[in-house]
Amino acid sequence: MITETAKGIYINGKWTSTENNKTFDIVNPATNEKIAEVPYGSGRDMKLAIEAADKAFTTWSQYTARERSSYLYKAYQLMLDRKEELASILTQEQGKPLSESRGEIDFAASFLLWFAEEANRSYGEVIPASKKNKRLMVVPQPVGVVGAITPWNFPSAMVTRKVAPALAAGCTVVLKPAEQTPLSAIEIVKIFNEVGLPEGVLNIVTGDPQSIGKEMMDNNIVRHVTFTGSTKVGKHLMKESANTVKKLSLELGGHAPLIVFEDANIDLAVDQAIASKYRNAGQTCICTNRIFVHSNIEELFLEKLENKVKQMKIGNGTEEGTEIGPLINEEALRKVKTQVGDAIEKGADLRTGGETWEGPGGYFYKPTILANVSHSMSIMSEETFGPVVPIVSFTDDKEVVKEANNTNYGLAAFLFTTNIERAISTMEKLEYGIVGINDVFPGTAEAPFGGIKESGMGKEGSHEGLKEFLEMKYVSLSLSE
Ligand code: TXE
Repeated sequence: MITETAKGIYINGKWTSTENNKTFDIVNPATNEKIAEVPYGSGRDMKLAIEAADKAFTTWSQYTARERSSYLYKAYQLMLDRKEELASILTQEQGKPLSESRGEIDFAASFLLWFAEEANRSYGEVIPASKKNKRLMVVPQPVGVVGAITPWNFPSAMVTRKVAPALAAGCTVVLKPAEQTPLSAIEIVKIFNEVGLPEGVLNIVTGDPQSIGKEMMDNNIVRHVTFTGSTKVGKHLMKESANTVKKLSLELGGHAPLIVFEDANIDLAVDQAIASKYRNAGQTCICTNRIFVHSNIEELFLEKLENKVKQMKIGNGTEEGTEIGPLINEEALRKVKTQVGDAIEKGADLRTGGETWEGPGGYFYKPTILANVSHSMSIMSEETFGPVVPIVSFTDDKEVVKEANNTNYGLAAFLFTTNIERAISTMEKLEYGIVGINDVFPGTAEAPFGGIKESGMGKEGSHEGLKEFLEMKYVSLSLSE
């Protein structure tokens, strides 16, 4: 048990409860046991948070970039000081192995550091005018109050990846974390509170996604909403944003292909496929969803993959050595079971896994490999948020690129080859926002992360991530002759 009643609603620098003191339970997905209780906030609480953020914007937007940067830098240091404690909370509420949680805290902290630095680089432009008496400038200004909605698969890093650039740009924030994993987000708010962030600059409301989300979308004080989650909810938010014509950044689902060419380093491809697919029990938006292997090396690749996957240690993330933790909840487990059942029924060859694991009572699914997979199977078109990988063989380079692009998603794609020409020409043809060449870990604070097609719009991280929260105001000045 982490705490009896965790703080959950923080508005204008104060922790508060909600109407009727309503709460909801946070459950450890590895054990199915309650670990905390959090306020079940609603649209009414979000409205108060938005008003507080609006008031704070007047002063926060006037702070110098260096002043804003100093809060982010202090939060970065505090986050690293508390790494063990934060990683433990993360594993308890989300399920991923402790080693991965420690990695996520480092990753989350890296956005605080990066945007502490980027805050000082929000440059404008001077445009050479065609008339002698004119001076034309572009002045970056913060968009205003930002709404941030975060998912449960990276409960810490998705918060800092949104909050840090927004604060660096001079915006104030209202945050709604995923109902499954609010505790990590609450810890981040506590850190900002501790480093003395002025009241109202960062607010959080836990609770009912529908009513909190509706208030965030309907309220015209909120000028930008940044969201990571399902494509279904992303599309809903797009429709809802029309009434007040808000800016949106959407980081939605993915269906990443991983192509292993005949000339690939097979051992590297096997290890990276495992790292990409089974990290976070396959619940990562850029994780490999389909592996295409050249037919000449398919059996060798499968044999090596199978041997390693069979040895993976499944269990409670708190136990040292665990490589695969539970899925987030019963619904996620049901989705994976349905996809695997559908594939097997339609003729897929189950090489390993394909069943649940009882363990300490949570939502575990054994790491699974399916061969002989075809397009009629749902696993080839729907995002698989679980430790399951379908393998498809190919013979022709052009054909495999066509197959890899045959999806509505466009977030990340990976390819393994030792031929530089093949690497570059394939990369150029892949319809994805991110391409990893002999590399399945492209995510880093200094690079732009984001998808195309139904994987969303906008970029996070890098200088692009800061620009999402800036309006470029054009100024034309006329001098007297
Ligand atoms: O997502 P939701 P779910 C994908 C993945 C997964 C599927 C469903 O395939 O299996 O989505 O997961 C908030 N207004 N991804 O159901 O519902 C919700 O409270 C405002 C990929 O958990 O999209 C949470 O904070 N907000 C993804 C966030 O949206 C609303 C990560 C994500 O939840 C809302 C997560 C509403 N009406 C799931 N309804 C990725 N890109 O990594 C829900 N939310």
